[in-house]
Amino acid sequence: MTDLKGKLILITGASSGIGEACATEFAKIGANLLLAARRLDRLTKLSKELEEKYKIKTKCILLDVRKYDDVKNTYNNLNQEWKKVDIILNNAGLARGFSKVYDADTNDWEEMIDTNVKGLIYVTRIFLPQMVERMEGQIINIGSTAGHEVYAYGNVYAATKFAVKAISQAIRLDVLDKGIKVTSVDPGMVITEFSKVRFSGNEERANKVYEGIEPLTAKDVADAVIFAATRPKNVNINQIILTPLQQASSTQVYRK
Ligand code: NDP
Ligand code: 8X3
Repeated sequence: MTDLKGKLILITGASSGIGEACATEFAKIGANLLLAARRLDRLTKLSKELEEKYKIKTKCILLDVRKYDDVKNTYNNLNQEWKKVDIILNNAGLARGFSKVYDADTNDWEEMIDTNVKGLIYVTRIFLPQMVERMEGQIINIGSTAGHEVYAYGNVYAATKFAVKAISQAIRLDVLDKGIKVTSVDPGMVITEFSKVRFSGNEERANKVYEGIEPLTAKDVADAVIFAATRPKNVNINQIILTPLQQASSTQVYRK
């Protein structure tokens, strides 16, 4: 098992859900954390809690992954210690809306593509070269079952997650001779703020998504991430697909 004590993990979207749970699980095993998101207040609270409880070092960065120049400037302003990221966890992402292509709000498309696809490659473009130089490290991308099979009304969100799958596979080829691991962790339904964001704060609609099923928790996903991050040096976990017991695929869900 790889010991991550004292290693540095960059987590995008650490202010909520899966990102926050991953931060906690990495902290438990002694990793230091570079926590990124737009809601700095949440990051600051989390960072204080984790530093106190697990005696690790953290740094919070206010970052909108959609803005390439901001990602670049953020990196350039870090000191050497914080630039040396060992694992990039590309988790920041979202779904917006639930419509057919012919009546969707195109702003929703822009936001999903800019965040889930362009944001992920911007962060990777900026933080990966130092790993290439050191010939070690790992990229872990949070994909989705929606990146394996589309579902009705999920068109563009699914397209972004198909893109994440393609990007993970492609970067694995790019770094094949560089000693860098590339992993995609692809969950089904996870109870986080995801559906609340998708339905613009409509809690009733968000709760309906999980009606009659026991969804995955953010910690369930974080456990898969930690598994992938702690394998021996010679082992790369290419992909982990995990779903609730009551979900067989994007379209097959058994509701009690
Ligand atoms: P949450 O809404 O709970 O968390 C999303 C996180 O992404 C927040 O921390 C948010 O932070 C961050 N984020 C969104 N936009 C940006 C941005 N432009 N720049 C920086 N950070 C951003 O949802 P989840 O935890 O569920 O989502 C995490 C990932 O998991 C996403 O990629 C999602 O697609 C994926 N996923 C989720 C599933 C689910 O059912 N929940 C299933 C499969 C995959 P802030 O708003 O503070 O910037
Ligand atoms: C999130 C899972 O099925 O709600 O990626 O799209 S789903």
